[in-house]
Amino acid sequence: RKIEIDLRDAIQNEGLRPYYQPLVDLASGRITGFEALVRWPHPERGMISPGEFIPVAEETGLINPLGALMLHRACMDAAQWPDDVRVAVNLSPLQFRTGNLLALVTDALRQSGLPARRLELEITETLLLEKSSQVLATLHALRALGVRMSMDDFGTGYSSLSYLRSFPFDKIKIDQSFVRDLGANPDAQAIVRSIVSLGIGLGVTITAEGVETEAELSRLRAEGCHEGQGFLFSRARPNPEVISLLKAQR
Ligand code: G
Ligand code: G
Ligand code: MN
Ligand code: NA
Repeated sequence: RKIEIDLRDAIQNEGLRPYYQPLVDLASGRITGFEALVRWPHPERGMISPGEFIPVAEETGLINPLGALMLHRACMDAAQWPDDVRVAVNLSPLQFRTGNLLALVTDALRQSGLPARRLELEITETLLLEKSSQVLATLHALRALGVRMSMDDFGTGYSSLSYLRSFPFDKIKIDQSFVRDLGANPDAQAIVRSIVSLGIGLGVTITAEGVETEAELSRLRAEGCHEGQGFLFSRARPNPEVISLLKAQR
C-alpha cells in the first residue's frame, strides 16, 4: 500500500514530527505541560491526520519506530522548556510487546537530559485488558524511573475502574465525549463529578480532554477538575510556537 510505503519513508526521514497541545491548570490558568501529538505533513496530500495513519502504523508494526521517534523528539524538545513544564507522550499497547520499551524510555531521558519527573506516558485501557503480568511489570519499572503514568480516554473502556486497582496511575484523562456533553446532558455532569471525586480519593490528577467552550470550562472548574486540555486553550502547535507561548506566561 502506498500509505505504508510513504509512512515508512516519513519515519526514516524525519517527515513525522510532534506538535504540542497545552495542559492547563484550571485553578491558576497556567500551562503545566504539553501533550505530544504526531503530525505528518505529506508532500502531496498536505497534513494527514493521525486517525488515518496510526491504525496503519499499528497494523504494520511501524508504530514501534514511530513511537520511538516521537519519544525522542518530545524529550529533546521538552528539555529546552522551563523546568516546571512536563511533556506527555502517547504509547501504543504494541510498544509494550516488543520488550525494549523500558530501554527506549531510559535512552530518551538520558540522551535529552530531561528529568524523568517531567515525562508523562499516556496509555489507554486496551493495554490493561490483557491483564498481562509482563505489561504490569513494565508499567511498574517505568514508574520506578520516576516517570508519571496517565490513563488516557478514561471512561470509554470496558472496565476502567478495575484497572485503577491493578496499577497506581498518576493522572486520569476524562474522555472528551463526557466533556462535550456537559452542558446538554445532566448524566455527563454526574459522571464528571464522580470521576473528579474518584481522583481526589485516589490522590490522582484529573484532566478533562476536549475543552472547547467557556461554559464547559466553568462547569469543570465548579466540579473541581484539576486540569484541562482542548481547543479553547489551544490546538497542538509546533515547538517554536510552544516556546513563545511559554515565554508569554513567564
Ligand atoms: O492528534 P489527534 O490530533 O488527531 O490524535 C488522534 C489520535 O492519535 C489520538 O487518539 C492520539 O492519542 C493518537 N496519537 C497522536 N499522537 C500519537 C503518538 O505519538 N503515538 C500514538 N500511539 N498515538 C498517537
Ligand atoms: O486520544 P488522545 O486523547 O490521545 O488524543 C487527543 C485527540 O483529541 C487529538 O486528536 C486532538 O487533536 C484532539 N483534541 C484535542 N483538543 C480537542 C478539542 O477541544 N476538541 C476536539 N474535538 N478534539 C480535540
Ligand atoms: Mn492522549
Ligand atoms: Na484521550
